[in-house]
Amino acid sequence: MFYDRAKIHVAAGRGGNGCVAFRREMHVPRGGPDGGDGGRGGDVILQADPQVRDLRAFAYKMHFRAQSGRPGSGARKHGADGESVVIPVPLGTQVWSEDRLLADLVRPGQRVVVARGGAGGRGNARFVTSVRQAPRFAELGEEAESRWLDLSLKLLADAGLAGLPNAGKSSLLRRLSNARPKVADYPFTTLEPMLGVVDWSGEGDCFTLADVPGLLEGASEGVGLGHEFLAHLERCELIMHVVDLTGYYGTEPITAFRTILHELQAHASALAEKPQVVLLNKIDVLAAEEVAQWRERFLEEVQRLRDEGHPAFTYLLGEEPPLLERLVWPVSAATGAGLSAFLAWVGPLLQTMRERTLGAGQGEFGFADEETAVLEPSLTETEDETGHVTYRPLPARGRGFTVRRGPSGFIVEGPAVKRLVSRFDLTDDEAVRYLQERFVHMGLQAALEAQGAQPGDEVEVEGHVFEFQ
Ligand SMILES: Nc1nc2c(ncn2[C@@H]2O[C@H](COP(=O)(O)OP(=O)(O)OP(=O)(O)O)[C@@H](O)[C@H]2O)c(=O)[nH]1
Ligand SMILES: [Mg+2]
Repeated sequence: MFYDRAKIHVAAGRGGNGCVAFRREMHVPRGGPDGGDGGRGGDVILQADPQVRDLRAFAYKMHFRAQSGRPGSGARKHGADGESVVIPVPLGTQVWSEDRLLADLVRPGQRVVVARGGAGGRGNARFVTSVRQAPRFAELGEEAESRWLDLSLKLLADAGLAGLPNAGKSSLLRRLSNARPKVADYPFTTLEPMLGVVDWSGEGDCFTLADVPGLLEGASEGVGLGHEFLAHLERCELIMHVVDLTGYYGTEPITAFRTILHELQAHASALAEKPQVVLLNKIDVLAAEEVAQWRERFLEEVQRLRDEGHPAFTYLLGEEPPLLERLVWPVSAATGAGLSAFLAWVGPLLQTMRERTLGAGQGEFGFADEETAVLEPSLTETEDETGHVTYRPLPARGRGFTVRRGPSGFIVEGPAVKRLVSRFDLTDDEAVRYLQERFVHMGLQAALEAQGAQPGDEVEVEGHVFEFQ
C-alpha cells in the first residue's frame, strides 16, 4: 500500500502558570513577591524529511501532543518550556485544515508550525507596582492551539513516466535509476508510485523519476488503478510518455499514445499541458526498418499535435518550440539502446527546467498551481541560517473589542479582552482588581461610560460577568 493521505490531530502544549510566592529570609523582615514565570508550551511542527517515503506512519498514530510548559516557582524561577514535537513527513506533503492549504513542504528540512504552544503566565513578581507591592495573584499559562489536519502527498519528481500497463515504465526506471521496481509480463505489475534517482551524467548530476501504475482508457473516470496516482504526475517538469512498439497487449502504438493523452487531459488540463517526450520502447524486438517507420509515424503525429497548438509538444523551454526530432526517442529498456543519447539530452534540459521553475517562484516544483501559492494569512515565512523555510502562525495579537447592550447590561467581546480574562483566576479578588485596571488602561472603561454604563451595571466580558465600577 502507498499512503498518500492521512488525517492527524495536533495539540500544542499550554503555557505553564505563573507562580505566587514571597521571599522569606531570616534577615529580610518583609520579603517581596518573587514568583517566577511559567514556561512556554511546546509546538507541534511538521518537517519535510527525504527519508520518509509516504504517509503510512499516520495509519498507526494520528494524535500528536507537545509538552506543556512547567509552572514558575519561588525565587523568580522560570518554569521549563515544554518540548516541541517534530513530525517527519515525506517531501511533497501538503497540509490542509478545513479545505485550506496551510503549507506545501517541498524542500528537505522545510518546517511548518501547525500548532503553537501557549505562552507562559507571568509570576506575581511581575505585577509589582508602586501601589501594589505584594500582589497575591499571577497569570495563568496561555491555552494551546489544537486542530485536525489533512495531509496529502503529491510526489515531487523532476520527470514522471506515463503509459499503458506493460509499456515498460518500470523496466525503464530500473534501467535508468537506482530503484528496483517489480517488472513482469502482465499489466498492473506496478501498484503504487515509486521514485528513482537517475545519475544522467554518470558524475552525480541527477534527476528524480517517478513510475506510476499504468493508465487505461477511462483511467480519469476511475478505471484501473492509474487514476488514483495521476495526481503524482502533477508536479513533474516533464512527462516521459512510454509507448510499447510491439503492441503486445493488442493496442496499436498510435492508439495507445492517443489514449494516454486523452486520459491526462481528462484528469486535469494542466497535466495534459505539461511538456512531454515520447519514448518508443522495446525496439530490441523490432527490425531496424520497422523502428524507423514507427519513428516517422510518431513524428508526424507529434507534428500534427503541434499544428493544433498542443502545449505538451510546443513548449519545453520558453517560447521556442523544441526540435521535433527531440520529442520522439526509440529506446529499449531491455538492452539500453537509445537511452544514453536520450539522457544526455534530457538531463541538462530537466536541470534548466527545474531552475527556471524555482526562479520563477511558481509553486515549488513546476505546475504554476495557484493552490501551492496559497498560505494561510496567519502564517509567516521565515528562513533560518540553513535556508530552511519555516512557516509559523502570526501571534494572535488581535486588537480591540466591541461593546454592545445585552439583555441585562453590557456585552464586551474581542480577541484582546478574551485573551486577558482567560489568563487570570477570576475567583481571586486581587486578580479581578488587576483586570479592572487593565480594562481602564485599554479604554474599555471609557467605552462603557460612553455607552451610558452606571456603577453596579452588569458587564459581561467574553462570558465572564463583572460589576461596573
Ligand atoms: N523486449 C523487451 N521487453 C521489454 C522492454 N521493456 C519492458 N519489457 C517487458 O515488458 C513487460 C512489462 O514491463 P514493465 O516494466 O513491468 O511494464 P510497466 O509499464 O511498468 O507495466 P505496469 O507496471 O503493469 O504498468 C515485462 O515483461 C518486461 O520485461 C524492452 O525494452 N524490450
Ligand atoms: Mg510497472
